[in-house]
Amino acid sequence: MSGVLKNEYLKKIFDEVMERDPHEPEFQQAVFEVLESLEPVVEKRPDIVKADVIRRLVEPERLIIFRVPWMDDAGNMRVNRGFRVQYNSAIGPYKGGLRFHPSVNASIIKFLGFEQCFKNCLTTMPMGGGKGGSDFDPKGKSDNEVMRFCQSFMTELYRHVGQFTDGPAGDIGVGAREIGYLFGQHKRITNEFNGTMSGKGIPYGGSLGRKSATGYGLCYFTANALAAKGDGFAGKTVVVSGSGNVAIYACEKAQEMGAKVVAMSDSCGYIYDEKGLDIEIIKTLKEVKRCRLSEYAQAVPGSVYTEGCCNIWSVPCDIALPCATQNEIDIKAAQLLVKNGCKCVAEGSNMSSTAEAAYYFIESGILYAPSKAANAGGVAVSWMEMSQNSTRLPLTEEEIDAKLQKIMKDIYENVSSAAKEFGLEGNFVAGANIASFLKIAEAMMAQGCC
Ligand code: NDP
Ligand code: 2IT
Repeated sequence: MSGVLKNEYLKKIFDEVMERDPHEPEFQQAVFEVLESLEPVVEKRPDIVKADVIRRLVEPERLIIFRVPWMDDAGNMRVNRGFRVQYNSAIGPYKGGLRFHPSVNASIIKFLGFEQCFKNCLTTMPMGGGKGGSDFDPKGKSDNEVMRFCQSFMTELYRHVGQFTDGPAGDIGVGAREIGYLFGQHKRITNEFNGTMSGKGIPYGGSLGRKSATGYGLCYFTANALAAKGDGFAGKTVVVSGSGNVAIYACEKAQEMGAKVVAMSDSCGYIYDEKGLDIEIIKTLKEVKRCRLSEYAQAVPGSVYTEGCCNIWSVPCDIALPCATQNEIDIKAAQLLVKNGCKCVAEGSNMSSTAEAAYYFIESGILYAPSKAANAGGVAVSWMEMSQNSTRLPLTEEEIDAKLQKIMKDIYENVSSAAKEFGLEGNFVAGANIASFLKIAEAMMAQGCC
């Protein structure tokens, strides 16, 4: 952790978190960042301190951990661990994705759930925050194995979720295939066809804009922030990390807005082409064939594949869009990006930058858009999907895109004016944390001691 909390009340709360959850570094990192942003707020708002809102907010309302037994294709019994954190329901039912990745543990699920509360609030939709997942790795598994795992996972999860209680969606390792199996099992057990799950396929209630929403929303947020400086994507060189759902549609929209995306990665390495990448080839490799990105270099002469995903940040660019995973930009990568002329970092992945890297970006004065503001487009369109499932009147692609553009513009304006109001102009980390916290705090105070 970089920095020190000056406010005694906040320092005590953070010490309690450290003591209670000593083995949860990602959760501690996410909490510290928010507490630091709230220093000017607690000075101005004794009512919030009196109601002890922050001490309540750093503790999730509920953390569910469960066994997920499933049978592999060879007939062996396998066991994974499932999680759902129902973090905060002050402004609406819990809402947030599911992550299937071997690294998943309580710290990661809690940091994601904590951040989700603030992000969801920024969308202005009435959603609380939640997150879940498993240490199951879908990579290398057959479709039947993934199906059996998802069915077993939902056989336990169904009792905790519901359209008015908690709505899961996708995240790392959970895309259309997994959501389909999870939805199918939920429907079968509950005998209800409803909007509990978002990210569904189009033929069974999915939103026409959900698949592209996070990546497109990231570019809309960034375009608004650049426009305020009299700038834009046109003519810029962009590096996008990852090659999953968020990365693919961030790349597509950045290209549509006139940028040249020269590099993308997966967990093994990155591809580079100074002429710009062909996103249709990447979609086929990743969405259809589910193969490694290294195959791009075989398919496209002139492109180069380099082993090791972290080195992608050595590629010079004007704009960096990290869209892979948490803490993918460390201080060395941050320094290298800025040294090579990068003027804007906008986070598609949750908590893309380490605390040190985030401080460095803010101090360097570059445009730094933190994930909870910049990647909120995905969950915003998830809510539109739930909404169209309730009204039974699907929105058109054009309607969704127009709403998404407005939401991302409003988030930008809200975050930037909150930062200004608290004397931190241009600091979107503080702006995002303060703007969302104040609304959640009002709701928590109004609802009394709960
Ligand atoms: P996907 O599973 O579709 O893609 C993840 C991508 O990141 C893959 O290219 C993967 O490579 C790479 N990756 C995963 N883990 C690592 C790692 N430890 N090191 C390097 N690369 C890694 O996930 P999404 O695109 O859905 O999610 C990406 C990020 O965006 C996550 O941080 C997620 O929380 C966040 N996010 C997602 C939203 C959504 O709507 N899906 C909404 C908001 C945020 P490989 O295939 O080799 O594993
Ligand atoms: O981090 C996120 O915002 C997501 N993974 C999407 C959550 C959602 O409910 O759509």
